[in-house]
Amino acid sequence: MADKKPYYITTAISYPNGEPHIGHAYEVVAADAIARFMRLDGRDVFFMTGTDEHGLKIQQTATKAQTTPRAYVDRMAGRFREMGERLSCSFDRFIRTTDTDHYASVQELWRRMKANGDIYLGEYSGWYSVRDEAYFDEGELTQAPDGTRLAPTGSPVQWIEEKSYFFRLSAYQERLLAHYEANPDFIAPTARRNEIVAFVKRGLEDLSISRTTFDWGVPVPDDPDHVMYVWIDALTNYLSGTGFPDPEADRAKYWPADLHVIGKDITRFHTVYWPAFLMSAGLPLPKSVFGHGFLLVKGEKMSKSVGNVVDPFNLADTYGVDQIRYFFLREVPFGQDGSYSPEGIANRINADLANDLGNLAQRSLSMIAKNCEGKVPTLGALSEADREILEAADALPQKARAAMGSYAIHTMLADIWAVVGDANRYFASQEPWALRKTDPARMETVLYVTIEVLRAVGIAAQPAIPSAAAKLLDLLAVPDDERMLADVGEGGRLAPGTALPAPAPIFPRYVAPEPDAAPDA
Ligand code: ME8
Repeated sequence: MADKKPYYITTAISYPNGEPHIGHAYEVVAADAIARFMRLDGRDVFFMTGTDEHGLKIQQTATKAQTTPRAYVDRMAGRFREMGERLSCSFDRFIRTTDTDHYASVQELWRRMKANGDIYLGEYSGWYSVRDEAYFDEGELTQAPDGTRLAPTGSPVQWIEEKSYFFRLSAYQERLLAHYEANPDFIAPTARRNEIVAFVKRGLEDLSISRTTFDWGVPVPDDPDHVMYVWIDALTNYLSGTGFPDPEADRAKYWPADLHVIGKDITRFHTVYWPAFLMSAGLPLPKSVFGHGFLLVKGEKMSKSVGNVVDPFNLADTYGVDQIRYFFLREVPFGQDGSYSPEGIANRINADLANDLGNLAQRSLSMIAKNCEGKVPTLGALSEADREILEAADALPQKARAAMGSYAIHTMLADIWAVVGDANRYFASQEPWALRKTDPARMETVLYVTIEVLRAVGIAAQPAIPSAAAKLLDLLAVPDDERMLADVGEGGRLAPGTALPAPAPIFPRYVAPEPDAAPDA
């Protein structure tokens, strides 16, 4: 236990200024799959997610809802936390930027950047978008038909002038480029890396990092008229989670983080601003930032005005938690945009989960219940076909590690389901039901090989479908402490004669409800 290597993974922290949507769900599920994989592979994992609760946007939303920012975020942060729990996400901490330890951490980071000469007081004027919590250059703006100026994101901007503290970002251009060069894995996937390198090469301007026009934020040390720019506050959550600035904190060993999982729209904040802040404060940089793609609904961006925002709670109720986890992780190549549609989900569930995995487990385990006294069958001499399928199953950990080395969650799942497909073909071609009369010993071998392959699949699939995989491993009587990636293969083989519980289905087929009868004309 003591010598397990630490692994620290985070998601972005969400703005709780509305209900969580499937974009948020997608990110936390993907990060959870990586966290679970790392635990499965023996790492000492700290997985953190949370909410980004300060800033003008939250203050305005709370006012509109006729409540205080504090009461508003208390309620909404609860919804985000519930969503993670509902989706079986195994986070170790849910951080809120209103947590007291976070205040101490972000103020200390500020002090260190200031002590290093990187923070100065100046005057700011510019086009500000409240929705994006960001300033935009004149040249980036467009104009709406009614004359309103719009940010590249489509949100309206307003002209703002205020005294502001600045961070000397311009001084970090060369150091950042050198870091990208020396650490090719710092920004992933490659397309994101190329965009960021090009952006930094164009030159960096100093960054306005405080506001005086509202007060819902972390006060600037020694100048309480200012609150910190929400992005300094937000990014520092990753450090706060490790107990910063206390070097003796229990979780101090987790810094630097191994991986920040974020959406592609906020790559710049995580790979330009964040490392520059850390360099300024003399702290080590995270090892990698992965900018995943966006989830679209039937090819369209989700938006409240289009009315196509998908509620993750509904989705889980309709299809099941493991089912939607599997769908998102298998269907969307991690890093690219993906599309959600009810038909897409139903097809995946029925083809991969109910038919390929569920039926194979059900058929083999029912045969064992009926013909082998409900015990792990006896293994006879192995045929070429037996050996081949066992080798494919035994190779799963190696393949999974290779895929997950570049966070290709979809590839890991494709590899697992390729073995499931082969196992189905093996089962069909060996016809154990026919062997029952002609060669019962051979039937036992075929059934043994089939469930041994299912053991490997069950172990390897845990990061994506934790509940169903656990159920499958329970049906195979695999002890709780033999479910690690290292238990796949020779060392962990099922022991013939072990009593198995009564078989039960693991994945029901999804049948769409009948549309309501048309009302009488
Ligand atoms: O950006 N598909 O918060 P946020 C996939 N508070 N991912 C999506 C998505 C979609 N349709 N929509 C949003 C923020 N996301 C800041 C982060 S981190 C220090 C501060 C992703 O609630 C988005 O890319 O707008 C981001 O990674 C996360 O959800 C939270 O977005």
